[in-house]
Amino acid sequence: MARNKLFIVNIFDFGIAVEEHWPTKADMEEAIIQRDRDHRRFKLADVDYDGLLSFDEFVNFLHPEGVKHMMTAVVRETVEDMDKNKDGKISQSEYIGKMVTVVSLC
Ligand SMILES: [Ca+2]
Ligand SMILES: [Ca+2]
Repeated sequence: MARNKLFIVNIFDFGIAVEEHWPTKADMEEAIIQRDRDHRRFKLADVDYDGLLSFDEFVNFLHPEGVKHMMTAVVRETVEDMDKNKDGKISQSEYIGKMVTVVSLC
């Protein structure tokens, strides 16, 4: 039985597990995007601007979907994911293409 090698690489404090190959350029780019998103969410969650997240602030950081002042981060991340040509706008084909991709995986 063949054994899979498992490489675990820490990029900007994110553990990324990649089976049988070192992280690709795409893996690295995804880690950088996630780091930048976490920085943005952290700033929004830190409502008293003390540079620390209280328990409630950390809950909002982890689960921003239901928090009014965190919604801009959630929507911005969705736009970034859907905006394939990176022009800052969602075209109909980018939106529909995303929907078709989701449907085809089911
Ligand atoms: Ca705080
Ligand atoms: Ca676009």
